[in-house]
This record gives sequence, C-alpha cells and structure tokens, in this order.
Amino acid sequence: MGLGQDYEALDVETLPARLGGVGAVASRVGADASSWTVREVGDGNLNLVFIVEGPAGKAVVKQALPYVRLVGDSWPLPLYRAFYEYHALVRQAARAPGTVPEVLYFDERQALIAMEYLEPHVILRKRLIAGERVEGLGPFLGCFCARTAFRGSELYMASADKKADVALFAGNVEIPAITEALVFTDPYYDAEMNNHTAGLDPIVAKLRADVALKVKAQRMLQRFASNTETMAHGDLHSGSIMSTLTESRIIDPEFAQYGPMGFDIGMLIANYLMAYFSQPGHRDSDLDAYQEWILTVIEETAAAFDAEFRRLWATERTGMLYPKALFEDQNHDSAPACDAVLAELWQDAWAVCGIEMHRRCLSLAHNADFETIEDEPLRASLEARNLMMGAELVKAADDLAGAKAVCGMARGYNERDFL
Ligand code: SR1
Ligand code: MG
Repeated sequence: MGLGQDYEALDVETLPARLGGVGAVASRVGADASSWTVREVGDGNLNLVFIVEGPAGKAVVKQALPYVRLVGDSWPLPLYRAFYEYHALVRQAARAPGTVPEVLYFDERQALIAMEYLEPHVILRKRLIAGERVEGLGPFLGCFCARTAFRGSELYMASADKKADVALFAGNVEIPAITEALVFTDPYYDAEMNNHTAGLDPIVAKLRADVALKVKAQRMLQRFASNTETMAHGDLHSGSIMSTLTESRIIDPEFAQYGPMGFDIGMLIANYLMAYFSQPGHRDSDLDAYQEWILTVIEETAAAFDAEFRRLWATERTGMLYPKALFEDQNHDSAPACDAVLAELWQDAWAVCGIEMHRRCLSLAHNADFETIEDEPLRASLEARNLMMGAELVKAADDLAGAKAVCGMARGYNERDFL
C-alpha cells in the first residue's frame, strides 16, 4: 500500500486543480475544472466529503483525514482506511449489485475515493427523524445483508479467495479497534470519552452493575474479533444508508472487516429500533402509525434476509461449507443445516443489536435520533426504554423467537417509564 507520503488534505479551493486532470472525474463533472463548484458537506465522524458540481454533472469526493474528525488531531487515525473502504465497495458491488455508489476513481496515496453522486438521496436517519416512509426499505436492506453475508463467506467463496481476503482486511487494525472499544466495551464502564444524557444515571448504573450483561457483551466482542465468517460492512447504521422515498443505497464501508454474518443485520435493526424509540421526541401527529411503520420495516428486513439467505443456500452453495456432496447428492435435505446456521446468525444479530442500542446512548458518537431531542427529560426517558430493551436483547439473544417477537418486545418497552 502507498501510505500517503505526499498526502495533502483537499479543500474547496484546491480540489478542482488537483482532480481536474483525472479523466473519470472530469468526464462526470465537466472537462473545464475551473468551472467546477465545490462544497464540503462531511457531517460524519471521520472524513472530508465534497460535492463537486460542473456543467456535465456531479460527483462526490471522500477523503480520509489522518485523525478522527469528531475528536481532532489528538486522535490519529491511519489514512489507509480509504484503501479498505475502496476494496469493500468493490466487493459489495459484486456481491450485492446495485446497492452501493459507483466508484469513479481511487487514489490510495491521497486516501480519496471519487464516486457517483446520489440524487435526490438523503441520509436515511434524516428521513426517519422527519417521519418519512421509504418504500421497499426492508426488502432492500434485508437482501443486501443476506447477499453480502452469504457471498462473502465460505458458503459461497472458494476457500483460497476467502482466506486471501481475510488476510487483506486483517491489515485494517485501527478501525475495528474503534468498534471494539466504542461499541463492545466502553458502554459498560466509565470510559474516558463516554457521555450520556443527564437523568439517565440510575439506568446507567444498573447496566454497568449487570455482570451477566458485561459477560455477554464481551463474548460478542470475542466473536467479532475472531470469527471471520464474512465481510461485514461494519458500520451499517441509518447514517450509512441514503434513500429517496422509493430507493436506497448503502455507503461508507470504511469499517469493513471479516466478522460474524449476523453483525450488520443486528446493527441495522438496532438503528431502526432507536428511530422507533426516539419518535415521541420528533412528532405528535402520525406518531403511532409511524412507529408501527418502523416495526413493519424491521419485520420486512428480517423476512427478506431469511428468504434471500435460504435462496442463496439452495442455489449458490458453492464453497467448502455444507457441500452438496454431503447433502443433496446423497438425497439428504440440507434445510436443517441452513436452519441451524440462521439460528446461530440471529443469536449473534440480536446480541449485537442490543449492544449497538447501548453504545449510541452511552459511549462516544451518539446518534441524531436521540441527540436532536432538546427536551432532556424527554430524551432521557426515551433513551431509558431503548437501553433497557437493549439489555434484554443482549441477555436473551439465544432464546428470542425472531423479529416479530422483538417488535412485540419494543411495543412493550415503548409503553414503560423507567425513570
Ligand atoms: C470515532 S468514530 C465513531 C463512530 O463513527 C463511525 O461512524 C462509527 O460508527 C464509529 O463507531
Ligand atoms: Mg461512517
């Protein structure tokens, strides 16, 4: 990897001159770079993001910074994460065609990726906060998770290819380290960068005193760090999804790593649930119906995931795992094996789901679903429901009866007052 010795962060002034000579960008935006207009729109935690507009069209340019943008240069972060993001985008495009933006250009030394500008897509989290319904969201995201989980695993891939890919992504050390700390560990003790809403102290104390909860969260960290089943997106929250009212795409896979097949779907459902619990902070009218719509999306996502995973099991099981030679060729049904794989996958998913619900309220990097609720006592009471349900999900993950039951559980927590 070229490690960016001549790296220089772009800005709105320098970008046209620096990328004007790149054919793939110029042909998308316009040949005369002096006519380009550039806006920096990055509102995430890590990177620079520019929208570049010219006479021929628009493109997005994302560039890694050598530190965590959210915190500043006191927290250095390697530029090479752009290399993994690029490789993740290429794999996702192959494994789940049509789900990610087209890559126009990648410059490893400058840690930048130029890609398709998605229009009129908006970050899904913003739509959920605004109470907008996105058609087809559940089936789209369920299929994406199933296809990337299945086709990135040795259920599908040749072992040599899978192992080479695991080795490639194993070089991405610091990014998973963020998840290992911020997601799996920090919520459960008084870590330095943590913060939580005033008023939540009794709930936080209860969670941090719950040894069974901590044991299970650490067990999930162990699985996350050591179980390289498939290439996970690694950060599949509603800020990593862009949607129109009828169509969606997945962005931002810089946290990609080989990990458990249930990781992405679990994190995604956690973000739906946080959208669900936060709704009373965003609207009075349409509240019940909108919350029910979110629960429908959860059920549809899980159903689409299972259906697509089973379809791929039946039609694309070409890897070394559960080979047809052992099952179909012997007239033995492989469906019970698929049931067992899915059951274990969902156990991981529900536990990850609960942990993600905790980290977004307790550690660094909260989400706008709760953070934009200005009424602190209200925010605390909604976060308390989310935190308490998260604890039940983590501890009961092995015994849950599926998404319908989880949605029923959410309705119950949504009625309760914990403070
Ligand atoms: C310091 S990075 C904090 C969070 O931002 C990213 O989007 C990931 O979710 C990460 O956990
Ligand atoms: Mg991101």
